[in-house]
Amino acid sequence: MYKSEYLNRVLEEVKAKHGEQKEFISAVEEFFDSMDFVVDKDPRIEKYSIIERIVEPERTVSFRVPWVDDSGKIRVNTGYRVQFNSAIGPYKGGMRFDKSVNLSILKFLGFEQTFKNSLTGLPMGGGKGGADFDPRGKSDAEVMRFCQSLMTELFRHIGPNTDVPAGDLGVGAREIGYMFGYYKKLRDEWSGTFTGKNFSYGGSLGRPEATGYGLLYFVEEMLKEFKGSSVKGKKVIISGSGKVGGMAAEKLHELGGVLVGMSDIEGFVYDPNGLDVPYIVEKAKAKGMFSKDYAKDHKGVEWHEGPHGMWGVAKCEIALPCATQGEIHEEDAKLLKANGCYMLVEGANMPCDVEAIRYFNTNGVLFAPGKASNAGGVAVSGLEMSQNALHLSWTFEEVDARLKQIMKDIFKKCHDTAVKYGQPTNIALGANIAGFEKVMDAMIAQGVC
Ligand code: 2IT
Repeated sequence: MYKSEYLNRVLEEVKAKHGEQKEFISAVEEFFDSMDFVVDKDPRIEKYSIIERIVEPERTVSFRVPWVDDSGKIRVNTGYRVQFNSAIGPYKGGMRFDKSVNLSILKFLGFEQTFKNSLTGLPMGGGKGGADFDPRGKSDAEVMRFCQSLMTELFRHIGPNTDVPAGDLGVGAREIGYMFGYYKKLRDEWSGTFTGKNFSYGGSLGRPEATGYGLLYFVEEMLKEFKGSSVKGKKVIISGSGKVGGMAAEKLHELGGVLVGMSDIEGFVYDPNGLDVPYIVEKAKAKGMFSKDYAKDHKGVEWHEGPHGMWGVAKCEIALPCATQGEIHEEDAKLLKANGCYMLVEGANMPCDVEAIRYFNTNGVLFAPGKASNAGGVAVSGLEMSQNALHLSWTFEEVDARLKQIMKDIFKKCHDTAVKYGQPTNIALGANIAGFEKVMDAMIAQGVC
C-alpha cells in the first residue's frame, strides 16, 4: 500500500490487466515505491495521467520466427519488440535471446530502460526486444538463419530515428552482425540502426567494455560520497561471467579492488585472499565460463556447484550482481549483510527483487539499481549512434573518458535527487525520480500522444 491513493489505484488497474506478468509488476512496484515520494507533491503527475501513460508501452509487436535447423527441420520461435517510451528520443534498448523470454520480462526491461536511458542524459527513449530462442548449442549457420528470419519482420519497426536495438543476454557481436546485415539488405540502407556493432562496420570502441567499466566508475562514486574512500583494497564478489561480469572484474582489478568470489552459470569459486583475475577474464572472454577450470587450475580453491550459494558463502564488502534478474531475494540480502557486505551495486537489470531492495534500504546496506549503475552500456550505445550520425569514430580513450563523465553525472543526479527528497542514501529513489522527471517533462510538453 502506498501513501498515494492515485498510485494504489493505478497499481490495481495494472494488476487487473496484467496480473500474470510477474516481472513487469515487480518493476512497476519498485518504481512506485519511489513515486510515492513525488506524486502528492507534483499535481501535474495525476492531472496529466502520467503514471497511467508511462506504464503502458507505446507499441508492442510480437511475431512468428520460422527457421530451418541444420538437420532440415522447420523450427518456430516468438519474436518481440516492446517500444516503451519515445518522449525523449528514439526507442533504444537491447534484444535478448533466451529460453525464458516472454512479454512480461521484455516489458519489465523496456520499462526500466526508459528511466535508465533518461539518466544517461542522452536523447534515447526506452525499448527492449528479443525472442525465446537459445543461441547456445546452435551452429553459426542456424543463428544466422534465425536472425535473418527475425529481421524479415523486425526491419519494418526499427530505424536510426525510430528504434535502435542492441545486444543483451544471448545477443552479442555475432547476432548483431547477422541482424544488421539483413536490415541493411532489406532497407537498402546503411545506417546506425543497431549498436554493439563490430568496429569494422561502425561500432564504437569501448562498447564491449562499457557496462562493466561503467559499473566500477559508479562504484567509485558511491564509495567516494558515502565512505570517503575508493575500491582499492576492498573485497568484492561478482556474479555472472558474461559481458558485464567479465569486464567488471577486469576494471575492478585495474583499480586495485580484490575479487574474492565470482560465479558463472555452473557454480562459483571463493578465495578470501583474492582470485586470479587475469585467468578469469581470459576464460570468461573465450567461453563465458571459468569456475570449474579455475578450481582445477588453482590449488586450495574449492568449486561450489550452482551460482546461487555464493551470496551466503563469500564474505565481502561489496557485491556486484551481474548475471540476470531475480538472483537476490530477501533471504540472500540478509546473508550478505550478515557476512559484512555494506554495499550492493547492480550490474544486471533487477538482479535484486523488490523485497531485497527494501531490506537493503532499511538495513544500512547501500544499494544502487541497475538503471543507474549499469547504464554505461547503453550510454556508449548512445555514443555509437552519435559517431554513426557524424560518420566518424572516436578513440577508445575518448569514449572511455565520456563514459566516466556520464557515470559521474548519473551518480550526481541520483544522489542530488535523493537528498532533495530527504533520503540521501536511497540511490534507487534518486534514480527513479530523476529518470522519471525528464521523461514526464517531455510527455507534458508533447501533449496527449
Ligand atoms: O540493458 C541494457 O541497458 C542493454 N542491454 C544495453 C542496451 C543498448 O541499447 O545498448
